[in-house]
Amino acid sequence: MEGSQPWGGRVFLLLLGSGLAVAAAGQRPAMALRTESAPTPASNLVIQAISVDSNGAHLTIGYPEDFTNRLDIFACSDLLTHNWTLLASNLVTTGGQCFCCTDASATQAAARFYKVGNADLDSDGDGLPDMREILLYKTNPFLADTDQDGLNDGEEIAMGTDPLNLDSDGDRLSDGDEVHVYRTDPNNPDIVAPLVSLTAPTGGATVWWIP
Ligand SMILES: [Ca+2]
Ligand SMILES: [Ca+2]
Ligand SMILES: [Ca+2]
Ligand SMILES: [Ca+2]
Repeated sequence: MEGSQPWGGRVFLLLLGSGLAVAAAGQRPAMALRTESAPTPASNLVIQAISVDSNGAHLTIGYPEDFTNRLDIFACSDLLTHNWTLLASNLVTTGGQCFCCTDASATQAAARFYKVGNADLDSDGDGLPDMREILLYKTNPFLADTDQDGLNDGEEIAMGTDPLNLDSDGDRLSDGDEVHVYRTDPNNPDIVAPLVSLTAPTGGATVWWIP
């Protein structure tokens, strides 16, 4: 697969173990490092090497000498579910041209996939790095408020609402209206405005109004 990644990261695939023909033939479990795109000047974060031992997989991450942003490393065991997790976050890149990151949960018996993202690249300014939007939250990295409910994606992740559902608790009030207009909990459909009813006094009672 060729082509640059607009969100400032690149895709790296590490295949370990029985999924490959070598392992199926009863030989030593196989390992292969593959990338989805060739290095480009705009996105040249590279997994330079991978080694595997009893402590897990060790990834050597390379980047340009003048690169100063932080990096996120993502891992996935099943590309069909596209269920990525954040293996390491906000890794500092200053002071060298590569560093090592260990995935303790990797084994030679199963496939493992990795991606590297620029943790300081937030194209839409919603507080979420582009690659986290794509892999973790499935939100639009170029649109601050993906579901258009009045709360941006970063705000929704912080308060626990669904950034892909404009009414997270299903009470027919949008998340944005609950927070900014009604001051209700967008995660709780039971919180409604109190109902106040007035009835005419009986038995000569007097009604006093307290402003
Ligand atoms: Ca963002
Ligand atoms: Ca967004
Ligand atoms: Ca929203
Ligand atoms: Ca609601």
